[in-house]
Amino acid sequence: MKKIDFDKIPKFSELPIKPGAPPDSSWGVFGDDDEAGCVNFLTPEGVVEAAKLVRKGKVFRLDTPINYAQPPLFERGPAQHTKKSFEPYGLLIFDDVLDSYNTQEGSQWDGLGHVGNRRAQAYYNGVKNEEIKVSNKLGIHNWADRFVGRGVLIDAFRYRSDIGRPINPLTDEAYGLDDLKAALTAQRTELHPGSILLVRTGWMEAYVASAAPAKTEMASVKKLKACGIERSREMVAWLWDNRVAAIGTDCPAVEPWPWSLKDDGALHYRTLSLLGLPLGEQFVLDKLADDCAADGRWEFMMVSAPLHLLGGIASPPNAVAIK
Ligand code: UVW
Repeated sequence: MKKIDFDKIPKFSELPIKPGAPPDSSWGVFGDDDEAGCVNFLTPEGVVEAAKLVRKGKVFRLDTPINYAQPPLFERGPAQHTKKSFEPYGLLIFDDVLDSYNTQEGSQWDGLGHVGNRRAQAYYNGVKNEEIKVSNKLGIHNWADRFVGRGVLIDAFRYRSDIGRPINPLTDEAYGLDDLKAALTAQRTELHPGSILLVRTGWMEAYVASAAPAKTEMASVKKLKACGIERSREMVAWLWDNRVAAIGTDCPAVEPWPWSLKDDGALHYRTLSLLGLPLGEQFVLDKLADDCAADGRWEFMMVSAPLHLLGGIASPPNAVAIK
């Protein structure tokens, strides 16, 4: 973790700072060779402050169990779990063997090597496709010991229900930036520089409650419809100007699905490749949200230990919120 002077970080309106970098990109802000992106907003001081939010000893697991989605979304394959027995050696011992494990089969952080910018023909900080292919550049390992800090939950689903404008999470409706701001106000919560922002959209519970045939249909790239947050320049400007270190949601793509892979304005392009902002998907947020609603505290310590996979593209968050 690095020390960072938040006052020296340019505003979104001042980006880019590097000659030749694409518009609205943070390339160069954390150094020309930086591979961590907005995770740089998580600092040692932030960890100490986050630890002070632990008051009642409650721990919330934010990942789905492996293979929770039957079948996994976006036509990703399920993991095969077998227990290797050592009985042939006369021993009462087992090992796990996990075959065909796709790091995006359930809850996940999208790493910075996941999606490159079509227009710039490059990933975060100008890294080229070939470098992702043949090296560990922008790998998930860059976050292995850095994803700890103050978490903030926005319960956008609850907010929209409370004001009588509920969203059906199994459609491609979007939560607007105004919804997120108004929900924060209703929760009497503020973003501080270096927060890990979680947004509950209600998708995860709606999915889990769906019948098996509906789940099978939702696994299809063509048939899935899912809510998310608005994909707009204003949204990413707000995230950057608040020094949000990462945004995690309980829906499949953070932004509504479907999104056009040819749309340069898609949130995946604006965040991962232009700002270096991690996207989290399919998180489990309902129990945490209930607890926050009960005690009125929407902030907590968040600890996420992504896989220590050199060059990894994505990872289960292995995340807990601690209150
Ligand atoms: C999509 O938007 C396809 O989601 P992911 O980030 O999991 O690839």
